[in-house]
Amino acid sequence: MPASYTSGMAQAIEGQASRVMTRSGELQRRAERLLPGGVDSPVRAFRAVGGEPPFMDRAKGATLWDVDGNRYVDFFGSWGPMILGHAYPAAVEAIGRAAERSASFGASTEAEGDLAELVMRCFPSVERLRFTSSGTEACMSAVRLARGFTGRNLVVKFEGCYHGHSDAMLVKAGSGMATLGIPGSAGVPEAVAMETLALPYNDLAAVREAFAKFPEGIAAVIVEPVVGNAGTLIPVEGYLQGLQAITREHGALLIVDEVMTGFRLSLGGAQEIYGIRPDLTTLGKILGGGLPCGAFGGREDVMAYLAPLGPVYQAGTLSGNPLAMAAGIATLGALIEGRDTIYARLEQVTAAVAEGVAELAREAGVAVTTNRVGSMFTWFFTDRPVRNFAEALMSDTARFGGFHRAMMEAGVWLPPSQFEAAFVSAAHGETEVAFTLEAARGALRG
Ligand code: KE4
Repeated sequence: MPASYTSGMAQAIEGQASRVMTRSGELQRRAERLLPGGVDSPVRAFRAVGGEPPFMDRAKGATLWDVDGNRYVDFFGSWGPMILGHAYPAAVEAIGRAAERSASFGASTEAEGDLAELVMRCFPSVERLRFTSSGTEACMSAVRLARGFTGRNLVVKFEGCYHGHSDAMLVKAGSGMATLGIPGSAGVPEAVAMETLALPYNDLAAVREAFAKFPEGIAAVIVEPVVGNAGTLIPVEGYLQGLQAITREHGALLIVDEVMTGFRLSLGGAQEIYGIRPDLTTLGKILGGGLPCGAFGGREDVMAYLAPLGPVYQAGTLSGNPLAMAAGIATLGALIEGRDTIYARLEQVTAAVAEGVAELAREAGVAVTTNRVGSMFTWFFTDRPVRNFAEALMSDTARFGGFHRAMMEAGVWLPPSQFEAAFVSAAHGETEVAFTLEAARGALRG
């Protein structure tokens, strides 16, 4: 039985010989009569790990409660946004205050400038920015802007990287290196997919080959600087700097997708850690403190191509929404104020969990490769290094699924896919670490 969890988690778990899933099951049945698969986003359906997804009722700090009263230590944080922990008081108050003045005007507000100034303090490469309502919109808009600015059509992305679900980004590699993409989803026309090249991550030679093949044709390279959507993939030494040099050499733009890494890996995201200055950056998740919010921004001369200044159209009814701005201002304000302590603590707590479970796996004779940068990590169930998506696919996903289910039974909430990143919040501490290691000890025996 896992170590006692001071906030009474152990008692809650002891009270349940096995987790009750009655109400979740009822809600799942109803949801399946209303929403395809019963969900509003596919991975939430737990198809990658099996079992029925619990319906969440509330959360506070590092703890989640589902509708049947089961408690979980949360290593998910809503796919990244909840870096301060759930229901962070300053954010809750700010959202409430903003809501009393109306949720939306469809007009400019002071809060948009306030949040934009905070973003620019964290990301010096962002000279101008525009808010959107999601990371998908931010990436889709940045790609259109790069095409408009350069007058070129081709875009390079990398296998395993996810930049939202716009058509141009739902593309997989064609057969052979540096060949034009093929649709990664039904509904994406081949004509659209052919404008995207999907290359292996961490392979600069492949990028050079693409530019050699299309020297004047590539508008932009878009990359997750530390990949989270293949599980966590870490850039090899010089990789990101190489992408910057190659794009500059060929008059293409470098778009760094920091939707997941922004404010997560450091206050200035991956570009602060790896010392690169992208032409455009996309943001989301933490930016909105859990409310719908994205942004794209970068070089002033590039952003000047955006309507109403320039010919590239982009718009959004709820872009810069007052509630999302309020949540973002409270979240970034707390991260900026606590920057000297929060990120050091995230590093310490995440290392304790990620490396502690990896050690337990070794003791149990279970092959696990741990990829981690700061408070973002993945346990790959493989005995090999994982440096790109092809190597990630070598993982034992069935073993991951069993581990995921056992950890959920023990009260630990992990991302429901081997190919997702786990996250730690500032609300996680020694209690959560001890509880999680105890849960993993049992899960790894399974
Ligand atoms: P959204 O449209 O989901 O806000 O952002 C798209 C996006 C763009 N770029 C990166 C690097 C991202 O990770 C995402 C979204 N991440 C996924 C989880 N890996 C969202 C969760 C989901 O699809 O349900």
